[in-house]
Amino acid sequence: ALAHNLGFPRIGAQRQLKQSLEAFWRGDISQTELQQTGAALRHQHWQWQQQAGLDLLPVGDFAWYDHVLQLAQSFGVVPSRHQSIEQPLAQLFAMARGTSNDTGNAAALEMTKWFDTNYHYLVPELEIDQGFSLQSSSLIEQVDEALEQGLDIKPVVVGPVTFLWLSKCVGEQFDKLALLPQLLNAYSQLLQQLNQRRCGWVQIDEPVLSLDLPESWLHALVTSYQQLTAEFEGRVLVANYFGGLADKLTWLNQTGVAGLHIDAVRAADEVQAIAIQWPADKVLSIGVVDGRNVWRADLSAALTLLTPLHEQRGDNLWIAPSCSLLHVPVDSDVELELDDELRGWLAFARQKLSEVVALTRALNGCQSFTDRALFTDSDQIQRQRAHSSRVLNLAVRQRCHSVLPEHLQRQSRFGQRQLIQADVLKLPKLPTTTIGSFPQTAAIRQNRAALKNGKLSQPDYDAFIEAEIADEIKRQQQLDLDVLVHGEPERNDMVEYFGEHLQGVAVSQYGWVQSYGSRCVKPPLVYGDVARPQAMTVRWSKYAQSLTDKPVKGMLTGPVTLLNWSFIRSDLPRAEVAQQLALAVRDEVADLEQAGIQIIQIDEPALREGLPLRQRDQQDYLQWAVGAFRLSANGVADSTQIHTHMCYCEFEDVIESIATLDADVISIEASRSDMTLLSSFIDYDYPNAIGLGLYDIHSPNVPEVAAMVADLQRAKQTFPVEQIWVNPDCGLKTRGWPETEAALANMVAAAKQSRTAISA
Ligand code: THG
Ligand code: ZN
Repeated sequence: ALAHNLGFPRIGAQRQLKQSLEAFWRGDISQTELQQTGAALRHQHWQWQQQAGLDLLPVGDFAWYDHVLQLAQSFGVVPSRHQSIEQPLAQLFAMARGTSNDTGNAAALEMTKWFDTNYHYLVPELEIDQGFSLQSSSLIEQVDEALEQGLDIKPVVVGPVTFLWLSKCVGEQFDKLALLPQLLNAYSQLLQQLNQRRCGWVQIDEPVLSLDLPESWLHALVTSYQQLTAEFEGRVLVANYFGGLADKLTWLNQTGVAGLHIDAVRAADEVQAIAIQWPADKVLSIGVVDGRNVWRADLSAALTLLTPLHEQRGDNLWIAPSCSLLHVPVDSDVELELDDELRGWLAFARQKLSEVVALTRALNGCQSFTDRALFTDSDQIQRQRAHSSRVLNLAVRQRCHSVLPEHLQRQSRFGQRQLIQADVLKLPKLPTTTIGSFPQTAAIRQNRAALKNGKLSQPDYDAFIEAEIADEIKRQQQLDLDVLVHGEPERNDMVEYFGEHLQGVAVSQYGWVQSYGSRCVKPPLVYGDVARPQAMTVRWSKYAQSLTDKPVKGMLTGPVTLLNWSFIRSDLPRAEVAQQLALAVRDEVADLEQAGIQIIQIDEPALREGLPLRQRDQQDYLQWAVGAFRLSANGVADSTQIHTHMCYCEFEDVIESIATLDADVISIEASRSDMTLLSSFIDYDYPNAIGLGLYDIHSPNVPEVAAMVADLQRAKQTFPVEQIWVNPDCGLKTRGWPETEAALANMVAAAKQSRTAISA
């Protein structure tokens, strides 16, 4: 058997890529210095992978911003608005981040989630007469660099079917598949470059094989790989991940590819069938080590699975992580603030590669002493986790068992609640509010860092946070907003903050995962049953409310988002973890209500992205996900108003579930899609109130009053005015104060103008 890897995290164990990118964008370092950082990271990452004992190292997984963007650019798929920029790196960043200067703005490419991960790729834009031709290619540059270092490599690239599927048509609408022949020519040019370099293998990623694909796309798969395998002199490994592909195996068998990688974690039930159907003289790569989670593998169980496959295939059996390691942090050994036991349960990217190698060597009968130790540890850890008192919390289990349908149910229907709430809250028509967070200023970040490294005491930090909240309340009152927020200065991240306060959840120190470009998140580690030892947000909300007569919204992250943006335990179904999180949030909601908070917002931006990739799994997910939200929210009195918020959400396919959440008010992102997102709500006859995201917070531009008045005018024609709220389209934490105050002043002005129009 052979050990390989599909891709390594590019951001760097200390987020060096982030630091360098941001320094370069600020103009603090030169392009040469940035390029040195990139080269050093690639070198380091190959070294680590080689030292781990891999037989083939992935090359081409590095990207300055995003690997889909980089591939699009190397095929010349560059929107005309960015074509005038000649310098390739400048053009790449223009496509990623947009440009604005005196001659005008050139918007960035749209960014969207990479399958069901928290990673975002940039969506290539295809025109009806789109041309494709190989330009200077980052893949080829990385291959040359690795070959110079004398490494045994396997170039990796996103495949044509996936590339086309994920791209979008701009201008005139057309069938993307019509562009396939042209696109394949560009891939052929790329493969010829690899031929010249005598590459023995190329890994071509086709994660769309995990989706329900129309038959025309399966024909495209066959056409593509018949052509590419004919042109490539080495061998092609098609890599699928994030799900199963057994339904596409007969199609794959017609492609002539020499190898197939399957995700044996997400689609464990398919491994045996595929092993039988995939010819034994072809390579089968089994992704047994979970690339989407952080727990140490059960090596003995994996070995049991792999041993018969190895007997059948010998060196045609390859061992790998299930997917690229892009989605996990780099190194769990450096997490010294976690206790030894918990740290021992973890495997980040480097540890996962050791697991892959240990399994491979065990199959090959050439285990080293350390490989054996890894097996012994693994066995011990599985036993330990199964019996650990920090994993099992009987009170939590008991409480989950006693959840009744009525716990998911508000006391009265929305219409009734609306009347009661109007009476209590006395808000004007078209009430104005914000999504929750205000600018995370340098001062806030400095104080948080000072608290962490012991330079600031807890009482001094708390006093600082109170002063921030007081300042933010004052600003909101001056703006004359109707429903205020405390601004969340105490929170680093909407998920990590709750991870820090919940039992059964740990947070790492360096466990960063790239979210997009230079931006990273540090997902909490849900290792055991989740409980809430004490209130997490009440103190700050209560303080904010004490400063004003206007209602202050309590701000919470919903159970489904906490779940989807954390690394969760693998020994309990997701639905049960969601329920535990929901009960913790429910307790917080009750405490906020008890403390006099009349409006509570429970954000669920990740509800849609957790939707399973296959249709057959979606109803079940929506059922328990909606149930978790309702369990968290619906314990309140009719007079308490529940809000929720969702961003960049394709609502059409889940609108019914969104209505079933039964939040009194949902705020959505309407501005960027020119209010078209609203059409799902209109078509569905959405029953509750909607907060219209009237302007795009992702840009520093200050929206015009007139434009917002016009949008409100249109909304009033489609919704009863009692159903409409006015707000920005997302939280304001990434913005600065000057544009935030200017934009909100205009938004409030727009609401007031529209109100006069109503009463007139
Ligand atoms: N939190 C989490 N996941 C998310 C988001 C989030 N996924 C989707 C979306 N929001 C991604 N957007 C961002 C936006 C900004 C940042 C990360 C993801 C960001 N991160 C800081 C950085 O990289 O500098 C992290 C610094 C810190 O937390 O101290 O700015 O909001 N979980
Ligand atoms: Zn948002």
